[in-house]
Amino acid sequence: MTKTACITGITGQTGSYLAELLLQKGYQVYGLKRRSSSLNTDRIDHIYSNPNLKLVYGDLSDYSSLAGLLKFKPDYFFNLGAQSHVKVSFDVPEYSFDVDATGVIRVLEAIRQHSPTTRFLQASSSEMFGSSPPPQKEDTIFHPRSPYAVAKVAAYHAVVNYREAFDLFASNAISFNHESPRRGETFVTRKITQAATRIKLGLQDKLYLGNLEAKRDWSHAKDVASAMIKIIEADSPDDFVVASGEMHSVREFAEVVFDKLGLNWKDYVKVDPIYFRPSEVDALCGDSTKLRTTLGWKPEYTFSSLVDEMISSDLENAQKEKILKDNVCKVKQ
Ligand code: NAP
Ligand code: G4F
Repeated sequence: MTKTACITGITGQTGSYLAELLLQKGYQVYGLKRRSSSLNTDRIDHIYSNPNLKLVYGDLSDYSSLAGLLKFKPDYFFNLGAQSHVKVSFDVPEYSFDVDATGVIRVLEAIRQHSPTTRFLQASSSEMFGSSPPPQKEDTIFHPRSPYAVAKVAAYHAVVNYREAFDLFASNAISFNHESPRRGETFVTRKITQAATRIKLGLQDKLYLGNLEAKRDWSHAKDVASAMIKIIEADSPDDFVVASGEMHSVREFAEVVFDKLGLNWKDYVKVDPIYFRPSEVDALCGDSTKLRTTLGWKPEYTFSSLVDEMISSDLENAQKEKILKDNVCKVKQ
């Protein structure tokens, strides 16, 4: 019988890769999409016409739309929807908590009440470790440093509580940073690859960044999506760190990207304190031994192949932009 999966956050970076992988495996996929004033489905446009994909309007702040999804009695429910920007969470703390923490309780309650055999996976975050020094693993103490991270810690504990109290199959994928050509443009890696490629083609002069010394463990979002499937398909529910185990600073990321484009990053990158955070997470590097040894997860991408893919995609975007700009100039002449 065809298996069914619900995904919140399907229009986001990782949700789009997850949907692709599940469709490839023959799943019927139901995705929750938000109403927006302009189109927000560009990351899933290429799979939009797949007959096994159905999009349903809803929101993590709206219990009835979540309960509505559960009427499909899905085998799996992946919760990837979130206000996912750490810096923005300082500006909208209450909203971030409502969506990222209370939203998870809404989903868990909907599962408990309407479809208790549905397996649930929560997109937990390495941000929960905050100022606990690396390497971080499943038993590292949480010390959240932002409203986003506080909400993710609350959600993490709600998942564990529903597992213990109601025997739900509910797991946490504690993912470290993951990137791709589909990464939102305001996250630092994409901001760098987009700016560097535009600079290369003469479309931009400078790139303004915040804290260059922060260190992160960057994986490819497709590898993280495949880890999520392994976690939800495991024999029993549990919590797993998903990480590459390699750490690089923002400065290093910028240096590598500009270098691959034949540019010296120092000529273009400037620091603007507007991008500093009220409290920063200095260093994240995950130990994913548990996931690798018990579930056999192995990433396909390396740091270098991730960067290459992001540069090549943004270079293509910049080339299209340049052609458009040149044509407009010709028309004006
Ligand atoms: P993303 O690109 O920002 O996508 C977030 C998704 O959540 C989008 O589909 C967005 O919809 C949706 N969303 C936002 N607010 C919502 C609401 N109120 N109700 C329903 N859906 C809502 O994030 P991502 O990088 O794919 O990350 C996926 C998940 O993993 C998030 O929960 C994030 O917190 C978590 N996570 C990410 C990383 C990482 O490095 N990427 C690491 C650890 C954990 P719109 O498209 O309409 O905005
Ligand atoms: O790319 P970032 O915004 O990602 P951050 O804050 O690590 O959060 C991401 O990863 C988390 C997992 O650890 C997820 F849970 C979360 O949803 C999100 O996907 O910033 C990375 C680092 C930070 O230390 C930031 O201060 O880069 C530093 N940074 C320096 N300049 C900048 C900039 N970040 C952004 N966004 N923009 C800058 O100009």
